[in-house]
Amino acid sequence: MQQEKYDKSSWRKKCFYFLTYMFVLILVSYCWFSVKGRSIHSHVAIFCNPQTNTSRLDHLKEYSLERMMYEKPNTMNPPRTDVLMMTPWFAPIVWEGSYNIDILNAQFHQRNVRVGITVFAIKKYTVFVQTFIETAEKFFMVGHKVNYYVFTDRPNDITNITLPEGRQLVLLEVPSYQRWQEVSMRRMEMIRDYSRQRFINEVDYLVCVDVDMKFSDDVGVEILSDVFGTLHPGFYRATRQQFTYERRKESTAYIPPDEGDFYYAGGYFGGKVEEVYKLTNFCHNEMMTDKNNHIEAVWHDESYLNKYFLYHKPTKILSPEYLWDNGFGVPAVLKRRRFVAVPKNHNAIRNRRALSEDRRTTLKFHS
Ligand code: 4GW
Ligand code: MN
Repeated sequence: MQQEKYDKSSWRKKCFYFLTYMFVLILVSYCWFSVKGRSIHSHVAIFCNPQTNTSRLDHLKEYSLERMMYEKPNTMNPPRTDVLMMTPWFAPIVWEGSYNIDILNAQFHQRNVRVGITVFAIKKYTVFVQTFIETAEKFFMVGHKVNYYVFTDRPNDITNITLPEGRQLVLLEVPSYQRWQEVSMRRMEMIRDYSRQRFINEVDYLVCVDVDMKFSDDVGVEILSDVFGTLHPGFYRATRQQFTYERRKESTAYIPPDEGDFYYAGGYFGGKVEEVYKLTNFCHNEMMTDKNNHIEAVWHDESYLNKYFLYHKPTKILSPEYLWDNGFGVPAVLKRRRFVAVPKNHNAIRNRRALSEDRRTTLKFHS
């Protein structure tokens, strides 16, 4: 009897010790997990001294504008009523009259913005580089830091241009492709690859444009945004049915006839390097999927770009002031022609086989 009582109390003691041990173990491991595992969460404050705790918010820079003189914006009198200046997803559409460049310059100067502009000069298109850069020096991002990234298979054909401080020319030697469609489409892959390796370390924004162009009026920081596209000069008044989106369901660039906001030009897009990386990566991957299925979208890189922008809405859109072709005349809505196509001598510039399939023939759609 005595023995049995003794056994019972010893068993209880053991039980008590075991439970206490388990409790302490759980408590210690909970504390440890809270500090180590979730140190970014706010409840860690219980364990940390708030005096020594640091936060990213402690290092925020304080930006403020200087006193400036300008006309007050008028709520009841919008600067333009003849064109759409805002998309339904609140992306501004940049037209002359919609912005104040002095305010924007002051903001972007404070952030010390660095802009990269990419062009491709493959084969005979090297002839366009000099005019492109010379006119850009007059009109493109004047007063800001600019890197010209010229992708070319013929670096020796590019004459060196001396540029002022803060602006530089970078030649990037790349392979050329036989088919002109491939030359145009592979731009996506190359911009993607150089964004990863180089652009992300050198610039904040990228502007990706055609090289057969010249600047004839200001193009400044008003174009910059997370990710932007440009209204194609041939289709800014067109209906959905007239847009030359890819209409074959077999292609990844397919857009159904009852979808689509705008027809964006393949020759002018950009944004933060991260966003341009995402865009070009998407377009290149979709092109490769199509290539494996032996299909190529009707307007090449432009078709994939339009597909991207349908489901990844741009945060800003440039009006055709930023990409014009004088073949379309000068409509009243066009207050400025900032970046204009250089007429090409197609026989001299393009390879013979391509002449029968000139891309511009479709542009008669316009007006
Ligand atoms: C037909 O023979 C060709 S060659 C069509 C485009 C060609 C081409 C284009 C080329 O031989 N080399 C080259 O560097 N490109 C690049 O692709 C260049 O940057 C050019 O601006 C861009 C798009 O071609 P594009 O300006 O001739 O296209 P559109 O007529 O639509 O502006
Ligand atoms: Mn072009």
